Amino acid sequence: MTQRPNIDPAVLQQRKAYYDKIGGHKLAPLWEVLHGLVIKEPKSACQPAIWHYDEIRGFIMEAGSLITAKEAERRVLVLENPGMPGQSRITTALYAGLQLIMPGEVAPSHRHTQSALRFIVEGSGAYTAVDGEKTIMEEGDFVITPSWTWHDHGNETDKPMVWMDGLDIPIVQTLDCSFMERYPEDSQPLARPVGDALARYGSGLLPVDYEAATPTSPVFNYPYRRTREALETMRRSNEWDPCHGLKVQYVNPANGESAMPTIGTFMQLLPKGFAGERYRSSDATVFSVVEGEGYTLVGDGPEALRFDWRKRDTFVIPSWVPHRHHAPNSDAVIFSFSDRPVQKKLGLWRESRGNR
Ligand code: GTQ
Repeated sequence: MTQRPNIDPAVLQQRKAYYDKIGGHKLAPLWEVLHGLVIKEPKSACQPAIWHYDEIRGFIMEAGSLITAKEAERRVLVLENPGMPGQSRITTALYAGLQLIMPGEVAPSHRHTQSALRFIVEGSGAYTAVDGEKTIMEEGDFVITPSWTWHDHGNETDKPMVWMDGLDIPIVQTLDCSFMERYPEDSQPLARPVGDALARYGSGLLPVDYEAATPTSPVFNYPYRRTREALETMRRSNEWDPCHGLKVQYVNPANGESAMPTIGTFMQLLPKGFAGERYRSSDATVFSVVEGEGYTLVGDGPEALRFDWRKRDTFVIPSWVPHRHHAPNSDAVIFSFSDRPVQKKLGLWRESRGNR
């Protein structure tokens, strides 16, 4: 807190002596820090940032010749928010990274209390196995590894595969509830055929006596093919949100809530020529461009940034920073994720549209 100028230096000295004295008793004066703790609106250490895939792809591939997936356990380049270097986070609450699996490799099985999402950026045909079931991953698929489920990844194709990992690592860190263990073998045994979970839980049907054991969706791969088709059908009604275009959220079919308890996941279509209105929300959001190109204006006035993006680029908008999406030259499809479900459950989430 900035000191008021008219305070007698002798008083300030007395206070300082007092602070030193109480400091020795594990006490501190709130009034010196109050206005940095309880602030008028979010002022995040998280900065807006963009990673252009064509600029970083070479670095990702280079990692493939420096270390194996087995040695690394997970061969990932962390998307480090430039406002929080060294903290392995892309927003204050969430982690993101780009994971590479080369042909023939296996990232060995483990489990942890952190929940993870995979969003497939490049390649096709590698798999993730989650608690006894494999799913084959294609570009644009959204795959979940729920908290405390065994998971390993493998690539039996002849091409490298890259996906974005999104995890709630900083949330789990704040709450000090990280647990993890390694499976005794690289790959876990499989109990069910590929596609079982999607058929069983993701077809508008549920097993008749189904009772959810966890808050995470039992569907663990939401294929892009289906999502894209749904967007394409919905666009025909021509109902566009002025800020988001056509935006959907991934849900857990067993309870209608977000597919993951700590991470909200979304897909949006911006039709060619879209010029979005100003929007902000209290959930810092990570965007991954699936199709097309465009730009996002970040902030207001002369300091506004312009993020030009295209397929496979990743960008992040911090909490409460106004932004506008534009797709002047092509349709664009963008995946995004944030900590919105956590904020909503706690009654904290806010958004505002237009010039508010
Ligand atoms: O695939 O399990 O990017 O545990 C970071 C931590 C991926 C994973 C990451 C992980 C994983």
